[in-house]
Amino acid sequence: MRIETITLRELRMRLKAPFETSSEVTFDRRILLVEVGVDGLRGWGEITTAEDPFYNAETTDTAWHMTRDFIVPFILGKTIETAAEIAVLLEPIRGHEMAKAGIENALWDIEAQQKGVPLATLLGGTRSEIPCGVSIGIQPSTSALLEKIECELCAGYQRIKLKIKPGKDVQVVDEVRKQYPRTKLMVDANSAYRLEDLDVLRAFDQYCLLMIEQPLAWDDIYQHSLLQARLQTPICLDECIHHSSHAEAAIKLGACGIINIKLGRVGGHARARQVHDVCVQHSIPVWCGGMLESGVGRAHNIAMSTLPGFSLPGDVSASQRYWDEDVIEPEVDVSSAGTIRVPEKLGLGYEVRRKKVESLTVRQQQWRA
Ligand code: OSB
Ligand code: MG
Repeated sequence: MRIETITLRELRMRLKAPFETSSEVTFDRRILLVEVGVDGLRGWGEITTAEDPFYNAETTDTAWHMTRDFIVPFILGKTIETAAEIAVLLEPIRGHEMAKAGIENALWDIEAQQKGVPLATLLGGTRSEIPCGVSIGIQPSTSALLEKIECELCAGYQRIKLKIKPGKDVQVVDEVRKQYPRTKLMVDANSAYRLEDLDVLRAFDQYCLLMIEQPLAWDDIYQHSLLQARLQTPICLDECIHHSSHAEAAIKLGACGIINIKLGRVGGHARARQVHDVCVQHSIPVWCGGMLESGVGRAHNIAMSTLPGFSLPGDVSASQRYWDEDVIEPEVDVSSAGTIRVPEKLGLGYEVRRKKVESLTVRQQQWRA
């Protein structure tokens, strides 16, 4: 595969509703799509950065800069055998996993097309259907939240994740649990707590939650190990895990019982597979996290979620939960059993709606070898 063209586009996409976490409110997304051209084939990837550096250190603008000034010069015109080699070529560039993943994942799409298989098959996936949950942002009131939950459960979703922050935590979970005693329920704090908040965090133990996601600092595995020793509820690490070595450290320290894998956060499919493999070796369940992706990122998430270790429902849900109209055809649909059927078409398995992409594009740059 000779990497002949790379096109980077920034799209503006407004979510159907603002999404609030403990650290930010997102409404207007600035999404970067990468289109790579190799041997007459086109592959698509998404750079899953947020607009601001409140989830991790990357932003839409840092990713544009890294792609233009470092990633493209490293790989344009290079000939590779497999998409997995991209991660090795980009190794000298420290961090910026999301920016790297955009291009690497586009090449996985191309490699699957070349080999005549669905992307899920190329990745080593074993599922034809994936279980789905939803992530619900912080709501203005508990009654608004209960209404949302009812709506998602009626649609079939298998588990509910609630975003929490100090002051909107135990009380909220208490009311939700009363209403839904048997629903698979979990919370995500996005690093809003400190070890000193132990009493609040321990209060969650009475609600039989599947897990509590990333309660402490985004970059502190050790403190999570201290907390996990004092909690019954399994901790799930999100922000802390960028590499398989972080997963191994977290598992060996006892910092978590579960890991959420996000393709962007760990730097693309090759490294996601490595994180997955470490978790499987240690019997740690994994699931696929989300970053409010467009259809392109969502399609990659679906393919990754077919790997055998993805035994818990992920934050991969229907296009219609996010967008009036998505950028892929068909849009991602969820069955009444709360599952997504994995496409059997070659490569990514969805067509990119090029007209739609063009109409949403506010900035574009192309490089040719
Ligand atoms: O922590 O999982 C998170 C969205 C943006 C940033 C961080 C997170 C999230 C979500 C939403 O929880 C997942 C999704 O529906 O895409
Ligand atoms: Mg999270």
